[in-house]
Amino acid sequence: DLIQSKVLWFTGLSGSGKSTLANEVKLYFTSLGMNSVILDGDKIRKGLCRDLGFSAQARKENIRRIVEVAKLFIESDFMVLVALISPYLKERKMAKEFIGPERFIEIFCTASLQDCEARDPKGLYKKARSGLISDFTGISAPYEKPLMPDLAVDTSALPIEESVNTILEYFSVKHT
Ligand code: GGZ
Repeated sequence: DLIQSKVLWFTGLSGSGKSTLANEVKLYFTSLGMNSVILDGDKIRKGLCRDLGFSAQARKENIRRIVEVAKLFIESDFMVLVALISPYLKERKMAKEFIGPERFIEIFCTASLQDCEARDPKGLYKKARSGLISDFTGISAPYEKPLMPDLAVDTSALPIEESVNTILEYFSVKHT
């Protein structure tokens, strides 16, 4: 059966597993024969948004552009996987309204600051602690947790497959 195109919006701290999850879920959409695209902040900031930094204003503009792109893909019936820290409630709300609340699935990657900082795969937390990076989310910039996410997953506490299953179950597709 056909599934209506949706935006899966992964929000959470740097290192909370957003990109990993988006990549895994994309594989399943592909296996179902569904077109999907990943809009990953880390990547988009090297191209479309390379002029933007990490002030509240710059993050707002980052989201605005990515939401516009997401809308174009949605209108072409793609599943859209957005992996963005998107730390502000107000901006995530704007994204949901712009896309249409019934097509927007907010997935909170709940890994704690402690867990993300302990993993620190890119050494960014270390740099942020030492002052080499300013406005770093969780250290020197805020992260406003979702109050009512559609889904919450913790890749630091559970195997990635569990989180993927939680997401796929939302679409009634069980990953074995
Ligand atoms: C947060 C930063 C910062 C600062 C660089 N604050 O985990 P990553 O490394 O690979 O991905 C993060 C990415 C965050 O970009 P987003 O577009 O997702 O952020 S937002 O939605 O808030 O606009 C992180 C890296 O950029 N990075 N400096 N100061 N993350």
